[in-house]
Amino acid sequence: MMRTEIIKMLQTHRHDYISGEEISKIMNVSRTAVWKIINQLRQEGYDIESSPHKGYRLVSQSCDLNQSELEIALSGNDVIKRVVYLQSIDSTNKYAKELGHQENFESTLVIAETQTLGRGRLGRTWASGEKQGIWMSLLLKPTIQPTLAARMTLLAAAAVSEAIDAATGLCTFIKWPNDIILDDKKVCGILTEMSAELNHINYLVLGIGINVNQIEFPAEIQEKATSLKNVGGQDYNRLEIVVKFIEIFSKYYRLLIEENDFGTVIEYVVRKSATLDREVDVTAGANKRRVFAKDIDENGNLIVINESGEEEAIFYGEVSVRGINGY
Ligand code: BTX
Repeated sequence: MMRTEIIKMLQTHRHDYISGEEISKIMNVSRTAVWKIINQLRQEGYDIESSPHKGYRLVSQSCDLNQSELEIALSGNDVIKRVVYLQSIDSTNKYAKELGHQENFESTLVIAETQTLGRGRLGRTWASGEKQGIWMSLLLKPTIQPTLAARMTLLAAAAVSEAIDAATGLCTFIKWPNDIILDDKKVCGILTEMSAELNHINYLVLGIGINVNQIEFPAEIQEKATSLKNVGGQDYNRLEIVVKFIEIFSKYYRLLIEENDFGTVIEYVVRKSATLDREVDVTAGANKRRVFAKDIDENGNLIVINESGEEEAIFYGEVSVRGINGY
């Protein structure tokens, strides 16, 4: 916490020096303690100049993900209370689920620079190259009926799509139920997992993988995966995207939980849908059917016209939906 306070001070004095003495007085700690924290911040990537008579000055903003910047982004946020930033982990979803087993856990953002066992749906793997993407999980306890949990996946999809568009100027689409598409390829996948009783959710984990600065993918996914950099032709700042995502996700989450408003999310998802108004293949296990994707209902289910010409709701679950020409 002291670290984030000191960063904030340096940021507000951006073009100026602030003396070690002033910081130590405000924080009520010794000047040596201030000096130690400044050194920790330098290790995190902050370029802090020090001058014997004037004090400290932030030369440039740290540009990448780190614990302190994420804490600043979350300060005052009542939806996500805590952040855990890790260099490497098997899977942020697995880590978040373990936290979810603790009594009275706090809603937490778990984010890692790389995952050694990143997972997709149905046990599939998720390529999570080091520092190339955003590999994160949100641990939450939404007060909604477990039967409505699919709403959370769409809520996350809307927030990711809107955040990417706002931070990069690119134009993403949403492929129901859990992918974000850019230039007809998958740029982000979402894996929702939960533990629930009949009428309440114990915890819900939204796992989100966004490909940001990769230029190559493993051969087996090269055809269907893309990154923001592949399409936009430049490096993108991951912190900026995460900060935007947190802001938009929290807004949609509050609307849903406090005002029971899910219409705003659906409206966005329908407008940005890569799935609707076209024929899609719906696959559940070995069963594959070609149907026409018509709409998304107020619970987030996909409404299709089936082989017999009847309307049918497809629920988020073990289905995969594919356009007949790729996405
Ligand atoms: P999915 O099952 O819909 O997609 C997984 C499939 O996508 C894989 O079988 C592969 O074909 C392809 N794929 C693998 N890696 C990538 C990639 N980096 N980009 C594009 N396509 C890829 C989607 O599952 C849900 C993925 C969630 C990933 C996040 S990352 C943080 C969190 N932790 C974790 O273990 N999973 C989630």
